[in-house]
Amino acid sequence: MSDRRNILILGAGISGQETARWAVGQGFGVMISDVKPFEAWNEGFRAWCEKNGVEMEAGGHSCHGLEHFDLLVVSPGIDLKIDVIRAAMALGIPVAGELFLAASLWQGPILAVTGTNGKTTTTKLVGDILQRMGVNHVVAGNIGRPLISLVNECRDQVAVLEVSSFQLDTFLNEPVLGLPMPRFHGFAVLNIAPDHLDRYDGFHEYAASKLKGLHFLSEGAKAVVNAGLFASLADFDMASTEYRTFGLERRGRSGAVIGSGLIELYGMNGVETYDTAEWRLKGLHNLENLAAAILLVRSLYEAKQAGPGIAASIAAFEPPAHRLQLVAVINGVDFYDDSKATNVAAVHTALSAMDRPVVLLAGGRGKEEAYDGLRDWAEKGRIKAVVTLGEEGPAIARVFEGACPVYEVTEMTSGLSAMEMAVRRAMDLAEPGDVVLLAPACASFDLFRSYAERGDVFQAVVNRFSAEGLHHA
Ligand code: UMA
Repeated sequence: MSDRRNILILGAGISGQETARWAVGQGFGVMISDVKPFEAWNEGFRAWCEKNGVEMEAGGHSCHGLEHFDLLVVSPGIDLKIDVIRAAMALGIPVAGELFLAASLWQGPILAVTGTNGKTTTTKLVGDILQRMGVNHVVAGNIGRPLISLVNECRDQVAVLEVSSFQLDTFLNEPVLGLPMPRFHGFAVLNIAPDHLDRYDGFHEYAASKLKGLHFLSEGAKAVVNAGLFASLADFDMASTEYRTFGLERRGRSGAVIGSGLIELYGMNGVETYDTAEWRLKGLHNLENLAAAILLVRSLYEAKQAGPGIAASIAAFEPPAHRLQLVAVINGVDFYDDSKATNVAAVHTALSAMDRPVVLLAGGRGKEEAYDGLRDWAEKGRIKAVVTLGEEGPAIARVFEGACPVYEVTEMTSGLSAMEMAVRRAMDLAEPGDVVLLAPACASFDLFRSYAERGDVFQAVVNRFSAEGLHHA
């Protein structure tokens, strides 16, 4: 490679591809490497690489020639403990994520959302409020749109970011490529519950990763934190951060408190109240998401500017797909798709939002979580039956043994067939007035490409059975 600066990108998924496009546009020498064989790469992207002189490496990451690179940009799905990353670090080459790089390049204000559950809903809500206020903004990050793809054209706008712990892991303490450090004008931590324990050495490491974003607040900015996390923040050396909290009770000097039919902001130039009577999303967790979104918007805009947009959003915001989404009502049974409930905490949250007996559909690829706590719901009669599917099916079934009827779907080759069997069995088990809830507590990759595909398949099966009148069987 020549004298120009060189970037090695690990992972040719969407964040790697967009990083490559940006880097080529800036005149960097670019190599992109992926463990997948060439045939599995996006064809259009491969052709683009060939045309633009981007070197490609498929089938693994070699450590050869690493010293020629000025920066490694690593995709969020890649474990930071792999050899090539260790080797780069040993050579003193910075290893950053796409989001860190893009946020370093961003010039407008950044509002960021993290947490184990509720990130996408809250991020979309912030975007929705800004839209209604007429503010130019982009919504990006873990939500599925790499920020770097927007840097050239929109970098002066407000960026609303969904940020995962994987992305925060690749936020560095030092700048890269001579850029300024990234700064968040608002950073919300919605909740922290065990998840991704297959990637972290225990819960504390995972929680510390989520809270890392607080170190990147801009001067004078306040963190937005769930009141329930307040007490544990001391364990994470966060004493110097200033907070606004949200929850059922007031904590600290300012924040949002959720009341009956309203959310009240306090400690921010008097009291400010938002009527939530028209809010359509189910559950306390969604009111928390709303409170966090309001506080984030209010960290950039005064009540006078933000108020009408917030009120309009409360009345009109539609929940994103696969998050406690009501799919159909068949013979008095509500069918809910909560395919995004990919960890145990999300299942507890979904169950808390239900006031009727639940037939639970759960299972998928495990993330080293314990399912034991879910048994209580069956013992209390809130779960009336469980249908399991996927790799973790047997482990989940064991937890419920003796507490309620359990049916295991053992089909492991076709996601569609497994879902058909599971839904058919759930229809048999449910009676009018019950809820059938897909809340898997697991990732989807054993039988499906993504949680979204799993939810789509569930919805298609429910709707087809409904149309075919199978529920009368
Ligand atoms: N790969 C390697 N080497 C490895 C491991 C993987 O080369 O050791 C390759 C894979 O073969 C694949 C590529 O890396 O080709 C995939 O990279 P990636 O998994 O990081 O996926 P991207 O397509 O770049 O998508 C990422 C996020 N993915 C993950 O965090 C796993 C997307 O979040 C995000 O939307 C996108 O960047 C844009 O920012 C998805 C996600 O599942 C939705 N997030 C997790 C979650 O929400 O729970 C954190």
